[in-house]
Amino acid sequence: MYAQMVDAGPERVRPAGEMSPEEQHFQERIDAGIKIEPKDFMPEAYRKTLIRQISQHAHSEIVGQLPEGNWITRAPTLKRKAILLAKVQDEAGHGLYLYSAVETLGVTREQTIEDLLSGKAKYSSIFNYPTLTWADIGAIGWLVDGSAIINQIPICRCSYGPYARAMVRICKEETFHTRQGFDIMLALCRGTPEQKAMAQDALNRWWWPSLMMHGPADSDSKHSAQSMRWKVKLFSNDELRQKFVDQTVPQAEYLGLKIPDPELKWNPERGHYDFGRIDWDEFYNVIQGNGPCNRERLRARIEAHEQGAWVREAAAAYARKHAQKKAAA
Ligand code: FAQ
Repeated sequence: MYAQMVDAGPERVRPAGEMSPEEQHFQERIDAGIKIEPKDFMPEAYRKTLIRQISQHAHSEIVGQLPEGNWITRAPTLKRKAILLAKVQDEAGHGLYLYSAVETLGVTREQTIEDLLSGKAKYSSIFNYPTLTWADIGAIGWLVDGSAIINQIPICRCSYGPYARAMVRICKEETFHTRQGFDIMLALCRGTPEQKAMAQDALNRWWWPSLMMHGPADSDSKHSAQSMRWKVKLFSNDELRQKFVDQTVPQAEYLGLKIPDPELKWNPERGHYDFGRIDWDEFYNVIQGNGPCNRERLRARIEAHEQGAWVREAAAAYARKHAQKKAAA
C-alpha cells in the first residue's frame, strides 16, 4: 500500500540470465569485493542509482545544516557555540565531498543543485522538523547523527570507490557529532528538573522521525533489493533501524529518559528490542513535501543560492583570468 504512494512497487532485480556478458562481469567484480571506479564499465541503472542516492545524501547534509544553524546564535555558552559552529561547518564539508562524488558519475554540480532547488530531488525527511529548544540540538546530535552513523559506516565498504572513500572521513566527523549531542543531553539530564523535562520533550519529538529516517519498511522499499545486490547498500532499511533502536535504548536509560513508545520491549528470543508501529502516513507526507518545515527549508536554500551568485561569478571570473595568464606565459 505505502510503496504505491511513492512509486510503483519494488524494482526488479535482473537475473544473471538476462545480463549481457559485460554486466555479468561487472556483477562478478562486485561479488568479489572489487571497487568500481569512475572510468570502469557500469550498467546505466547502477550509475543512475548512485546519482540518486549520493545526490540525495549530499542534499541532506546541506539542508541538514539549517535546523541546527537556527541555534548557533543562541547556544548557551561560548564553548557550546564553538562546537555547534564546527559541527554545522562539517556538514557543509560532507555535502561538498558528496557533490564531488556525484560529479564523477558524469553529472554537473549545477544540475545536481538545480534538482534540489526545483524540488525534484529528495533530501532526508528528518530535516523537515523544527528545532524548538536547545535540547533539540542535543537530540539531533544523539539521535540523527546516531542514525546517520549506523547507516553510513557500512557505506564505507560500498562498491563505488569515490562514495566509499568520502564516507570514511564523514563517519569520523559524525562520531564527534553524536558524542557532542549526547553530551548536551547528559548536561540537561543532570541539570534542573526543567532542563531534564526539556530533554525529554526533545526525545519525544525526535524519536519517531529518527526511526523514519532509515527509510520505508523493507516490504515497501523499492530500491533495496537491487541496491544490495550491487553493494550500494549493505544492509536493509529495517536491519539498520533495528540496530539504531538496540543501540539507543540503553543510552536513553543511562540518561534517565523514557522513549515515547509503550510497545518498546526487549525480546530475548530475537535478541533485539521490539518496537511500536511507525506512522508511515507521516513519513510519506513529509517526503512528498508536506512536513512541518519543507517549504521553509527549500526557501532558505533558494535564497542562499541566489545570494551566493556573485561569489560563484567572481570565482569563475578569477579562474578564467588565471587560465588566460597561464596560457599566455
Ligand atoms: N527521507 O527504496 P527506498 C545525515 C525515499 S545524512 C526522504 O528504501 P533507498 C547527516 C528514497 O529516496 C542523512 N526520502 O530508497 C547529518 C526513495 O525515493 P526515490 C541522509 C526517503 O535509496 C546529520 C523512496 O523513498 N543519509 O543525517 C527517505 O534504497 C545531522 C523509496 O525508498 C543518506 O542519504 C528519507 N528518510 O534507501 C547532517 C544515506 N528514505 O529516490 C546534518 C544514504 C527513503 O525513489 C545534521 N542513503 N526515501 O524518489 C541511503 O542509505 C538510502 O538512500 C536510504 C533510502 C536508506 C535513505
